[in-house]
Amino acid sequence: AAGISALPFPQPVKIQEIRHTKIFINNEWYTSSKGRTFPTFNPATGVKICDVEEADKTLETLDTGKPFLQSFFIDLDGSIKTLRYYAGWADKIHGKSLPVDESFVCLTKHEPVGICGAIIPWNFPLLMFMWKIAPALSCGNTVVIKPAEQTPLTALHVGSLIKEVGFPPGVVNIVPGFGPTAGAAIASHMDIDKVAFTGSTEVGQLIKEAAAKSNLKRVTLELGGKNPCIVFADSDLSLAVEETQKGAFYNQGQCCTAASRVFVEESIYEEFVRSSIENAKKIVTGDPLDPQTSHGPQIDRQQFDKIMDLIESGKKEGAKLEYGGTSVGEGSLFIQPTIFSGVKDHMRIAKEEIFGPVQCILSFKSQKEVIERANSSQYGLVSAVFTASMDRALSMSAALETGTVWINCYNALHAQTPFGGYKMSGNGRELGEYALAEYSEVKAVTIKLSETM
Ligand code: TXE
Repeated sequence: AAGISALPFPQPVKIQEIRHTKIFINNEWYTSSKGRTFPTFNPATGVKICDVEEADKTLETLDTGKPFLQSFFIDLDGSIKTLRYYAGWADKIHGKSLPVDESFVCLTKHEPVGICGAIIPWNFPLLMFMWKIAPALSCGNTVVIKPAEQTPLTALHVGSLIKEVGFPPGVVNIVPGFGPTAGAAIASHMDIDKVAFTGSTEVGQLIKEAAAKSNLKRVTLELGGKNPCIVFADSDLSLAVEETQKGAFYNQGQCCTAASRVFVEESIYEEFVRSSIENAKKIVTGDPLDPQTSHGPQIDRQQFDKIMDLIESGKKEGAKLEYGGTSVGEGSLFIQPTIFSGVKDHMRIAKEEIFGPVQCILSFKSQKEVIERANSSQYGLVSAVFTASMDRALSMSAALETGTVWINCYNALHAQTPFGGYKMSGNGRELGEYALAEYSEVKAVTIKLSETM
């Protein structure tokens, strides 16, 4: 670590001027018609963001508190890959010619849905922006997108780039604002043909209700998770420790994919817990703009309080606090990476989405038992299996009720691979070719021939 600043890592620019704080419609910047503004804060310091010099690479870290190198190598890199992938699809979206009864020719065309609304959260503001706009634009739609109120800055910066590169006016419109007002307006708008939402399950239900009660717009939802990771005794232990912990603590645990229930086979349970504690000691908590930092603050006080409440519940309900468990410094939004062992299925920390840096380690005896326990959740977003046996990996992947199953890896997301949830983790799929179906209408054209052969 001593030499890290000498390595060729990108460096953040610490002082920036925020140039874009307005509403972006038809390639123009507008002030609120009601004359209202809202502040955005740096979660690492609690200071309102203002009067700092522009540098497009650091905005995400400033607004979210996520460590700079993670913003750079994961959020920015993933955003670029998503745009490139869907740019490649734009001239390859086409229908089929169908064999039907004699004297008819039938063909399908894939047309744009129309105006696509998108409502996105604060945990991956730039990446979620791209996950929404890239497939929508590739299919020929226009977009109205609402960033989260906590993190509007990168979306607005992208708005300025959209104008600069010459998008026609009105193709992408960005409306920063709050959920019950700007967000709800998108969900219930009669002229919006589809809404894509990423956020809490509770708000996902409201979105679907608003869509049903307005114009029955199409709805895709990417919601919460309580994701099981299953570590068998035959797995590569250090790999499993490292990956499950990255899964639990990445982005301060503020991930719908967070590895929040780690089931470990009884015979290796104690060793796994011990190694997880040792691994957690390597995490560097600090200023997110420092390239050495791997763990930053939570996004805001509300999320901080929710996480601390769940940590307290874990202690009260009898789980063993092995590591962390407290905040770092008086009044800050930093929470230590936290490990609980002895977690039981009925405890709140084993059932509720924590959305914070809390790793819950449970033990299991048999494959059949762990499948039942892993699946006994209202959620079904992702799961992971660590084992040396490919037979077992395949039978586990068939049994787990989740939209993604990772084998011997975690958070392995790719622009080409569909992502979405079973059960109350959501509807529809983002990414990959599958997402194109969510953003296009299929038209069947049937032609009666006057002459037949
Ligand atoms: O989410 P909300 P919050 C989970 C996580 C977290 C909890 C609460 O467990 O602790 O949700 O976070 C907009 N109509 N996830 O309160 O409220 C809102 O403005 C329309 C999981 O931040 O769902 C923001 O743009 N829109 C998740 C977006 O919804 C509304 C990511 C998400 O905010 C609205 C975030 C309304 N009535 C939180 N109310 C994931 N799946 O990754 C709010 N919004």
